[in-house]
Amino acid sequence: MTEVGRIVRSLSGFYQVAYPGGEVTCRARGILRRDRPPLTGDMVSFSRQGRQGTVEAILPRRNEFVRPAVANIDALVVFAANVNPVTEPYLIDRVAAIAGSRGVPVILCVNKTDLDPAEKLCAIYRHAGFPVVRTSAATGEGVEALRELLRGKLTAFTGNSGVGKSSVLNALCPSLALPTGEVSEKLGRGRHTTRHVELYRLGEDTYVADTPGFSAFDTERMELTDKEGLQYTFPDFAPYLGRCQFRDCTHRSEPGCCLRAALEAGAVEPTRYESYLRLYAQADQIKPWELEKREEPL
Ligand SMILES: Nc1nc2c(ncn2[C@@H]2O[C@H](COP(=O)(O)OP(=O)(O)O)[C@@H](O)[C@H]2O)c(=O)[nH]1
Ligand SMILES: [Mg+2]
Ligand SMILES: [Zn+2]
Repeated sequence: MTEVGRIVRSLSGFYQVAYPGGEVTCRARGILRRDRPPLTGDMVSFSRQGRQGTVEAILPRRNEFVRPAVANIDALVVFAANVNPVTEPYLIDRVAAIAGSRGVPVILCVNKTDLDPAEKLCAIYRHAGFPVVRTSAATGEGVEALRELLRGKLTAFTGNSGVGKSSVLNALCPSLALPTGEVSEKLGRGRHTTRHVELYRLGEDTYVADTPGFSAFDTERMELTDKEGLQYTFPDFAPYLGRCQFRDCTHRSEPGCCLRAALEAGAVEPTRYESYLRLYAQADQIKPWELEKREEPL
C-alpha cells in the first residue's frame, strides 16, 4: 500500500516525508535515485517497511530548481543586502530570470537594514515591479510584513551566503533556532552553514525552505541557456516586447528597439538591462552540442 506525502528535508539520499499521519524517513527507489532524484518540496507516493519508508514515485511537479534544489514552490524569496556582503544586482537578476523561466514569482527581501538602508537597491526593484520588503533580523524591522507575503505559500529563501536568510527565518519562528554563520570579513561572504534544503512550517499551509544560497562561483554555472527566451524572463520588459522594428530583435544594438528606447527614457532600470545583456552573452557562448551534455534536471 502506498501513501502520499511531501518531502520536507533531503540530505545525503535520505528523504523526510510529511504525511497526514506524521513523518517518515525514506530512501528513494533505485530507479529514482539514478534518473530523477527527489527534491525537497516534492509530493511523493511512498511505501512503509516498519519505521522506514521508500519513495516509490514523484507526483507531477509544478516547477523545479537546481539551485536551490526545490520543487513546487509558489514564490522564490531572493535575499539581498547592501553591506557585509553587498549583493550585486546581477546576482538578483540572474536568480530572478531563472525563476521567471519557470513562471515562478519573485519577492525581494532586502535585509540588514539596521546596518544599511539599501535605498538604491529597493528603488531599482520596486521600479521593476517586484514586491520588495526591507527587513532586519537584528531589530525585527519588516519581519511581520514578510510573514504576510509568505502566508499560505510554499516559498524558498535564496541569495548570497551571509545575507541573513537563516537569521530572518529565526526571526519569523524563533523556536527553529537555525544555525547562522558569522560573515567572514576576509571573503566578504558567509560560510556555508546551511548545507541541506529543508522546509519549515510557519503556520497553516505556510512553508519556507531555507537553502544554502550560493557563492560567487556557483553563479557562473549556467541554468539559463535559451537566449531567445531570456527577454520573457524579465517581467519589467514585457510592455516593450514585440514592438521593436525587427521581429527577432535581441535588444542589443538593432535600430528601432523599443526596449532600448524605454531604457533611454528611464522606464527600464539600467542594471536590469545590463544583466540581460550579460546573461544573453553567456547563453550565446553555449554551443548546441554543449547543451545536450549539460542537460541538468531542470
Ligand atoms: N546586523 C545584522 N546582522 C545580521 C542580520 N541578518 C543576519 N545577520 C548576521 O549575518 C550573518 C549571516 O547570517 P545568516 O543568517 O547565517 O546568513 P545566511 O547565510 O543567508 O543564512 C550572521 O552573523 C548574522 O548574525 C541583520 O538583519 N542585521
Ligand atoms: Mg543560512
Ligand atoms: Zn528590441
